[in-house]
Amino acid sequence: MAATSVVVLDRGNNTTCTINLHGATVVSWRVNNQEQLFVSKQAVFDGKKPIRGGIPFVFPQFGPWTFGPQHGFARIVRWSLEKAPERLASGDVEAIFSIMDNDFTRSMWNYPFRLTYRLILREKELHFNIAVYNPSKDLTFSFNMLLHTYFKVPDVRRCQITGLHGCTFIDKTRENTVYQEGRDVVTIGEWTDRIYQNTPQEHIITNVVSGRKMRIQKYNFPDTVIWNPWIDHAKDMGDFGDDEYPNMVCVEAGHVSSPVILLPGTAFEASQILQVM
Ligand code: TA6
Repeated sequence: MAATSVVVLDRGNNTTCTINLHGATVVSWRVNNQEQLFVSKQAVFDGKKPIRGGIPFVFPQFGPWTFGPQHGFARIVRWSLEKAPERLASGDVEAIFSIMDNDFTRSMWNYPFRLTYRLILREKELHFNIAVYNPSKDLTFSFNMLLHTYFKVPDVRRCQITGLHGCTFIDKTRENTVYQEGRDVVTIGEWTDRIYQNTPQEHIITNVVSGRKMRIQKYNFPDTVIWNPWIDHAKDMGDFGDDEYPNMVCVEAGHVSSPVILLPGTAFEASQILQVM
């Protein structure tokens, strides 16, 4: 494992955000010393495998991929620290991470690209600003992107997720059959793996850490993936404890049910704000 692999944004008051350069995976977000993200006790930090928890960055493919690993290469490559943590006039702390095409990425996805990931740590918020640039003169490329956020929760059975009522979803636990969500709030009491399409910009998860609410605001991320492996699939994953599934819920902002098409010389931007309420 190369020298310094983690970058810490420290805002004071025990409010910090820790990023592992392996995948630019946010592996910790503490607000007044309360950890908001779930990372498996069995997570592997070998600089090769995706980190099981935190916020893995899914790009340029969501799900199984013919040309490369599930969920793409961004979560398994080493990112550069474009701009070291800096305290802004507002008291917030900002850092910027980036990757661009190289022999490894071109071996799976033969396109030039530049991806920047700006994180801003605020008092009770974490902001994510993402840009993908296509520097090519003549090549158009398409991709999926998603922030695979693992929220830490005392008991997932007590969580409710708003903002999905009436949305269609692909249910990966039922042969990818498409349904429409009839519930006002979504609860989880079994293996859940759903791609909700064209969802509103805001979701609230109740009963996260210390009974608080987590607000998710997303821009240019039209989809929301909800996942909990439950006991069924907890056992399938070597880097996830069999008894850990009650303590996490993935609510993932993404652009996955249709690809982003990026013309030569143009950029795509998306963002997310997580807020402890
Ligand atoms: O985002 C949900 C999902 O696509 C599930 O299907 C499940 O596979 C999960 O991601 C974890 O994927 P991983 O490749 O990290 O094991």
